[in-house]
Amino acid sequence: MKLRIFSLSVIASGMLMACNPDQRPDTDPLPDSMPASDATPVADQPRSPADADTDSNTLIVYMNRVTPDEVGAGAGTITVRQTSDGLVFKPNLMGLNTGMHGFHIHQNPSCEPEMKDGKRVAAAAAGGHYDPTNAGHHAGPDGDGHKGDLPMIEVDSTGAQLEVTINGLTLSDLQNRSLVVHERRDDYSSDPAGDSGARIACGVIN
Ligand SMILES: [Cu+2]
Repeated sequence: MKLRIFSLSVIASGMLMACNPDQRPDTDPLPDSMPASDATPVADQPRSPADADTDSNTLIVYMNRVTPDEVGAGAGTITVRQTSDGLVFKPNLMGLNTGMHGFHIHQNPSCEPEMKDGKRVAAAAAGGHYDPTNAGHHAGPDGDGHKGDLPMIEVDSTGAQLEVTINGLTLSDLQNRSLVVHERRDDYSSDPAGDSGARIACGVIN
């Protein structure tokens, strides 16, 4: 009986690995270039990798400035924690104007610019908002629209940002997606992105 339980769990973990081929085991040491205890300058961090799990309940997403021309310099991090209340996003971003910024999970794991209606658009390769139920409309964090419609990020006059929480999502919703911060506030209703303007910072989650 014991043997049988063992082989079942081996099969189960094999299946998990097959579903998440890029996910590192929790025991993986951090790469040498990112010592756990040092405050590594963001500019020295890789441009887009976002897979530096500190534990299985936490994900660090490295964000970059995005423009119609390129994925630019590092713009800080967003740490995502799985809690009993849902996902908690703790932004630590640089270079954002004071005020509210639309914040969403976008469909594709890319922050590259793309041509749209004849002109280059920042982070257009990220696609639209994460919408696994095909709701087809933007409704903000409490609405019945895209599951990727997150609460706005608020930047105070010192540049500090409060964390935001969303119910009903888990870290697995973030796999192979991107996080996008927009230039201005989200009205939580207008399609497709709450009238929140250009995509200004973006991070890929592999
Ligand atoms: Cu968006």
